Amino acid sequence: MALQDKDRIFTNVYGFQPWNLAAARTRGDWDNTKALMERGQDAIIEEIKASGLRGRGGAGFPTGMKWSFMPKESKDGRPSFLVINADESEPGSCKDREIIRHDPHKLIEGALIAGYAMRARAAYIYIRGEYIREAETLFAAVQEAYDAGLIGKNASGSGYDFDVFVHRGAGAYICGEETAMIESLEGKKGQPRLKPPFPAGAGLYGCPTTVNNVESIAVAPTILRRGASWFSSFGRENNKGTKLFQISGHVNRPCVVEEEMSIPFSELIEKHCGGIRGGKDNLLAVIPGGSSVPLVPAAEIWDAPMDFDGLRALGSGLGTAAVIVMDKSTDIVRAISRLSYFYKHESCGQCTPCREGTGWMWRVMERLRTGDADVEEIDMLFNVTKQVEGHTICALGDAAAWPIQGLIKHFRPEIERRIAENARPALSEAAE
Ligand code: L3W
Ligand code: SF4
Repeated sequence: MALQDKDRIFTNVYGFQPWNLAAARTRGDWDNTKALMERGQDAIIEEIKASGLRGRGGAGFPTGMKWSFMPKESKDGRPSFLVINADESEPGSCKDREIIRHDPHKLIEGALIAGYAMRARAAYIYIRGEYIREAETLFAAVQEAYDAGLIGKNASGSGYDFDVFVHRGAGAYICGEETAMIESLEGKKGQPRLKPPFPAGAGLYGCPTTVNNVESIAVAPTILRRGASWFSSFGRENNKGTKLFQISGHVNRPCVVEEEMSIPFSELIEKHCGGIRGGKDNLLAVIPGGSSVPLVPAAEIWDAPMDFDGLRALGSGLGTAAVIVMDKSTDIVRAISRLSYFYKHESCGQCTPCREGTGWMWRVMERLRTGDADVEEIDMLFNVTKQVEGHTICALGDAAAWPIQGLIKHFRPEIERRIAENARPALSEAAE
């Protein structure tokens, strides 16, 4: 079930070799890219569709299908653009950072091939502001690719002109939402737009745009070289390929590792992380896909397949595959309350259920944490999360609601215990 080294796409994810162009070429990057492009734009999109690749940024939308939404002919002379989401800000998520640090040429070559397939004139790589060293590496790698004629005019000798721009964000989580990212690239405040229209219809500067995660783009050249059937031989139906998992928290060896999609949680943890700190019985719960998805209790996650469908069946999700492991030393109510604060802090404020709801939910979570609440407030909080979920412009409202729903669903007795322990004496008792 587990991947062997020969099956891995990101062979330099730990940086044992240099990131630069010369070293990247020895790893197979930029190997006759022109020939890949000569297969033709539609053939490239069909190959990506056949591979079963689903977006690696959280939503899991089929990548080839997304590329196929882009127009084949320019309307009114409008160009098309590719935007690459490197604004990796989801708590727990740190895989795109490793790609950019150690394998930036996979991303740049992927940008050219994906951009060519969707007839884009340029790619904008939007990298989170805090990734200072990573941005330096990316700027340098892009310059190397220009100097070698791999991108720019007549990119890789293909006759196709393609530019790559690196744009640094300024520290707002919400700019990871695709339309907020587009607003930010346009020089405006990073606030999500209503969809539809989707970016494929009206995106950057009103032009057709595809926004893809770093990992989705960086795997594309290898899929084309090795073939769709190779990639889709990993994982299971609807959940294909290899995937970068990022395991943090209470394991013996936290790590980022490329593994087969659908690998059981237990195998991922035992094989790559040296097991749960204090042993399997010390596991309390896991947030399997970055902070935006609900937690899963120990007993349910242990044998679960780590993929889109397996985790959705548990009421959670794969998200970015940022696996946050919590052992029994965790104050689980405090942990979720801290996430609530994060979403309150990062709300862009333009829609009422999110702007008001995230602050409200956090304040109630804080009272549940200390036990300074009535038991009825647990249900009231749950109901408020349902009022926020699905009633906002972007997914941040859902992301703020889901962790709380997961907590209440699985750890209600713990919340009730705190309230009971903190219960003030009734007025009549106090008077005695
Ligand atoms: C054209 C249609 N395009 C959908 C496109 C759409 C987008 C993609 C997925 O949220 C998730 C969120 C976070 N015509 C289309 C269409 N599209 N229908 O498909 O769209 P959607 O709305 O399902 O998701 P989204 O708004 O992109 C992303 C979750 O990711 N997340 C956090 C991620 C954090 C990071 C990070 O830190 N780097 O990525 C974790 O779970 O909750 O559900 O492109 O345009 N008919
Ligand atoms: Fe902004 Fe929140 Fe509305 Fe998203 S849901 S647009 S973050 S206020």
